[in-house]
Amino acid sequence: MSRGLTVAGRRLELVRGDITTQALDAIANAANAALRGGGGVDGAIHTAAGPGVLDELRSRYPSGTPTGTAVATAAGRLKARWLIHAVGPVWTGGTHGEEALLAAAYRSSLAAADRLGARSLALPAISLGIYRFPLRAGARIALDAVLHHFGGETSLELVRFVLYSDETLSAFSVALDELAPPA
Ligand code: AR6
Repeated sequence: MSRGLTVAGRRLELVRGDITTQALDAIANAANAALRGGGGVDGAIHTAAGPGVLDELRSRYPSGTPTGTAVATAAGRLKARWLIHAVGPVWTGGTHGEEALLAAAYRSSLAAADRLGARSLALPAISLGIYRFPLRAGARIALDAVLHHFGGETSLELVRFVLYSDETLSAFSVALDELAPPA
């Protein structure tokens, strides 16, 4: 199952898969604020990309990066030019600005892709795993950020959400139907 939508000549896609196999200009990672690797998609990306990515993060971002922001590195052995390490919030009940921070993490990723001149970007479901952000709300925030970004100036022609489970893909698909009902 996969889904897509074209907005102002730009393509938004939802697919199920492993983001480390994507051959797009940039791949985003769901990192932590220390930028020192971890589990989930972060662990998979570092394992597939090789140790050079962690070396670059250590030397260029010794203090990490705050929640809601993103930084870029080379992509090591991945079939992409750049990695964009985005830091989403840990869900702690919804009263600590989690929704705004998740939107900011996506906005920062999209802005970083534009600064690099990327034409295509793969995004994971930031915060929807170990950080326990609620699935439906998180999917809606993710899609809303991309659709909003497509309404402005951007180098991006394709943004592909690469979702690891049927449940996550289905939540994104429902959210896309709500935000942009099929014709
Ligand atoms: N490809 C695509 N999506 C994946 C992959 C993959 N290879 N592996 C997991 N996912 P998570 P978070 C999905 O936990 O919630 C790390 O330790 C996963 O099923 O990776 O933002 C970091 O270092 C889920 O839908 O990220 C941080 O400490 C989504 O990716 C913390 O976890 C995000 O789940 C970040 O937690």
